[in-house]
Amino acid sequence: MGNIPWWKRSVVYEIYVRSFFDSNGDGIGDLAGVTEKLDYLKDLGVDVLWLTPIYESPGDDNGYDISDYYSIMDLFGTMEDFKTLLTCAHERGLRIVMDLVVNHTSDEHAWFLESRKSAENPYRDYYIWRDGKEAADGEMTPPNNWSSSFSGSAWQYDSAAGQYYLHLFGRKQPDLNWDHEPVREEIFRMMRWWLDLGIDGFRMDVISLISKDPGAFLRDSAIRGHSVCANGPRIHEYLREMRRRALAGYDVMTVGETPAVTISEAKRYAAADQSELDMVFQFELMDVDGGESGKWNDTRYRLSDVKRVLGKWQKGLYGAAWNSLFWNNHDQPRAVSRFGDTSSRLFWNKSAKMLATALYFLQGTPYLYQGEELGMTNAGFESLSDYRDIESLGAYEELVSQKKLVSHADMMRYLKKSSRDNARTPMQWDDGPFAGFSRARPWIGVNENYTWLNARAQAADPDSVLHYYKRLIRILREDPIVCEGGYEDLDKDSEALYLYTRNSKEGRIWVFSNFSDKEQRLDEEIVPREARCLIGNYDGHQRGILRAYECIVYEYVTIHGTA
Ligand code: TEU
Ligand code: CA
Repeated sequence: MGNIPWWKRSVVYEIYVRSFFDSNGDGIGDLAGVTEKLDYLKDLGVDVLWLTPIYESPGDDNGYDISDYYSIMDLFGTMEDFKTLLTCAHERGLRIVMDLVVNHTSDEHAWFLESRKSAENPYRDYYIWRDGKEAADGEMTPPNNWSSSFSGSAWQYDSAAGQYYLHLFGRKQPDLNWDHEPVREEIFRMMRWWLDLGIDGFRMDVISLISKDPGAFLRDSAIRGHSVCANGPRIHEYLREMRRRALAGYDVMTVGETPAVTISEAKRYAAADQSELDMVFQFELMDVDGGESGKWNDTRYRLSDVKRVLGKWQKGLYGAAWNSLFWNNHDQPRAVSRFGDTSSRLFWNKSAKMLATALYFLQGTPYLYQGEELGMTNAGFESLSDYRDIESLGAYEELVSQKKLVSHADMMRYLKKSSRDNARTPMQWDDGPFAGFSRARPWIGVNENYTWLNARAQAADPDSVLHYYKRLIRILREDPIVCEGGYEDLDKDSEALYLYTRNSKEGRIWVFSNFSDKEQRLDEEIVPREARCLIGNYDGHQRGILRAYECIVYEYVTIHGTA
């Protein structure tokens, strides 16, 4: 696997800094805390650390509202703390990827403070300002009916500016105007500044939204604002320009978070010729349990939908572009709660391991989310006051308080299932106060199961989810068939079994996963006798039988000595 780029052979670990480890006892995770845990991460076997935004921010959207791209948020530490983290990570062979949030800034960014001063201000066109529309009753209304991702209108009237500005996300997150060349120049200069510090790449926040079709602003739309703007008219022009003016010459990794991306668009965003990005996050897998009202529902996913989506992306990008593989991140509920089974310790342990196996043997770069390697579960919050997330609180306000479309009891159940806060409870290090995350009460509640579900307990337990992840990661990083093999789904219709193969000139891998709590049988001859077992989540295994949430991986190498 000589000339394969390092990011195709890497396992990425996402760190939500605010909830990872608090080194100074203020209840909030910080950069020095990440540095203290680098040996844990090195021992886990991951290669790249993706840090969620650490730049100066008022924290309205926990850092995805940046007020200064060139400084570190005080609560997370100093630029010196960042440089120490970068040096210590590199000393351990770990790479650092930063979160690039350039679809919007904070409304406290200097550019916006200038932009709203007057129509003549040189920064006016850094953002998207439009006049309102006069309604029949003479009242001034927003330019169109687009809704923000965080509820309410996507337009905010600014009295100083005398116009509305666009914000696809929070009111305090005005969208940048990428059609204005000085904006692109500023962004590309900032990117080079960070790259010259020695970082190893960027995860690009909602990058598929940065090119807006000016004509669209005049039209209402029934779909949520940010889907109207996805894959806009100049998006590929801007990303090719970014590659030329910001990324060229650096040995870095780029992954685009691309809401509403399609296969054909992904082939352009993540084209093998590296003219734009290296890979993208698609969200079809995250939508398998969505509904007409989006994520606020009781819907449980169907395995056939998961297999349909994964198969579509494996086949769709094969040989043309590179996939990312993730069950969860800081915006999604915990994988084992959503796709696995937490009804018993046994099913929790087995299903957490099975989920990792079913997904990470596919082609693409695995993205682990902090705590996933422990099988951390959804928060289990009972009260609205437990929640912190702008998206969750905005949805409650709109659906329950304002529009009375959903009852309090239903919404509390929906939040328990799908709130982004499920992924943002403090990392569970040990069974001490606040799960060893902090000496002080954390900014958000600790999951009550930390007393038994924590890194220290699992480090001492050879049957733990943590030890399984370590074994799995070692296999994934070394096996050539995993990196290059083609994909075949052996049973698309089963709602219990996910059976697929990966096939290359080196040989074939069979990945069998039982997504059900019942024993399942399969044709014994489906795997040749000479195939060896690579990994499984039960002691021993019986060919042709998969116990509850059992996974088993076989491999048959045709060219001896290469696996
Ligand atoms: O998320 C983009 C996005 O679409 C989110 O709305 C997410 O998919 C959704 O909440 C899932 O229900 C990115 C960041 O990951 C997120 O944390 C930020 O809030 C958002 O952009 C705005 O920067
Ligand atoms: Ca702290």
